[in-house]
Amino acid sequence: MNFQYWDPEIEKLPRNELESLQLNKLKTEIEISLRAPFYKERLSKNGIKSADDIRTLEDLNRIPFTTKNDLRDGFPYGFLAIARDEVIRLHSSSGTTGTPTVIYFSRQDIKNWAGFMARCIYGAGCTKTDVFQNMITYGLFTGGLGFHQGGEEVGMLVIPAGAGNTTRQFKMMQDYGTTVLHATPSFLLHLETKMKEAGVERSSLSIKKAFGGAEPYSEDTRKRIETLLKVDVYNSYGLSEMNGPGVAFECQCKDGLHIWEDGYIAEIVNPDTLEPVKDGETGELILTILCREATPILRYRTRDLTSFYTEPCACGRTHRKLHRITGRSDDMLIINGVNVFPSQIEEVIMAMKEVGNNYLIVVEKDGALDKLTVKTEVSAEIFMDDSRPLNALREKIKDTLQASISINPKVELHESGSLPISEGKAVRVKDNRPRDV
Ligand code: DLL
Repeated sequence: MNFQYWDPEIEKLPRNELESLQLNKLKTEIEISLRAPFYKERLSKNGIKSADDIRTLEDLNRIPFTTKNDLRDGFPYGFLAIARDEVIRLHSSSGTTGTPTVIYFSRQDIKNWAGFMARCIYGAGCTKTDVFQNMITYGLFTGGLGFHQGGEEVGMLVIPAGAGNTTRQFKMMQDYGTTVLHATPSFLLHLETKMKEAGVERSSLSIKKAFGGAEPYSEDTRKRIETLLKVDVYNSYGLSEMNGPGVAFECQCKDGLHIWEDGYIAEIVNPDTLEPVKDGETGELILTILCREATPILRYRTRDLTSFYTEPCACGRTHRKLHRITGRSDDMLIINGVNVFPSQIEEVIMAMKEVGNNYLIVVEKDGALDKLTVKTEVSAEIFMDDSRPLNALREKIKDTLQASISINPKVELHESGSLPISEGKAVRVKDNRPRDV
């Protein structure tokens, strides 16, 4: 195979040199961290007062893990390590309930991120001759702008299509001769269904490759998309706390995701004991970012479950590979690429006095897409004779939830006492999507 490398020197750097590069970058990142109020306190409590206190990569173990709650507690500026007027952008979790997590970027941070994205896109075989239709949400979500910048860096013609509206997407593919797509895997599957419905001929499209990420999917799902859409699908992993997409990506071997170790230090630990797992065993991914000056984050608990490949990759890159993510060590749901904690839903419905004490969140497949149904109990009186208050309440719950979690749920109202009660711990979430990961 003819492999192509965006930055061959770094991508194929011998392991020992890669590790000394990591150590140097870690020291710089520690220096940066000590300028952020949160880490200034956290690190000095653990005896780290300057970068000189870090002598080897193992010294990382002296730093406690950082959690999503730490980031929330530090809102809005607790993790900011540079002057406010050096910040040129922020991305954040989109929920309107609870405290968001926010990440700030300096000009250099944006450049670094675009560089890692370009490495991913080019490494998947794309070049400046490609037309790239970026069919994922723009805005606070990192998927849109992250891929957009990377595509431009490679020199592709980037179409900032955004998510949804399949008719318009097909039209753009035909008008501009799109060769590369980016979307969530569920949207890619949905696209195929809509293609048939709309009578769009595959031969009228020039698509060759697609990047699929932001949510878990199995090898079978990848194969299904590849067969149905007749494109090569590359798995793309990332998270907003670590910039967004561009953390780990498949090369042309399409067997595991290279994690860019000059940008991130990856550890895998047992989520219960927080001790490192043996090489090749599955555990929770912990990430330390080495390529950001505005918002340093050290030893972040991603909650994503994965394992390292133990064999080197045929492409010659020395950066280790991760197996596709198989699940999470917390209760976060990913619904059509949007992250939702059940607690966010609870917060909305329990704040409404008309709503009873029991509720159930159901997630299932509706064709290729995910469907969220929220079932709540309401007081018996409201069920009496007139259906208007019931409809109004349903709409109110729907609208408030939509505003809060950016997903349009189906809402079902049930009479008080009619939803199942479990004897042990309450079961509030039923995820009925096929688990084939
Ligand atoms: O989903 C960033 C992204 C955008 C990645 C576009 C890839 C493509 P968040 O919204 O912060 O950021 O969600 C991050 O999504 O911790 C995983 O649980 C999940 N996730 C992301 N990519 C994958 C993947 C973006 N390829 C959370 N496989 C992460 C499985 C994924 N899960």
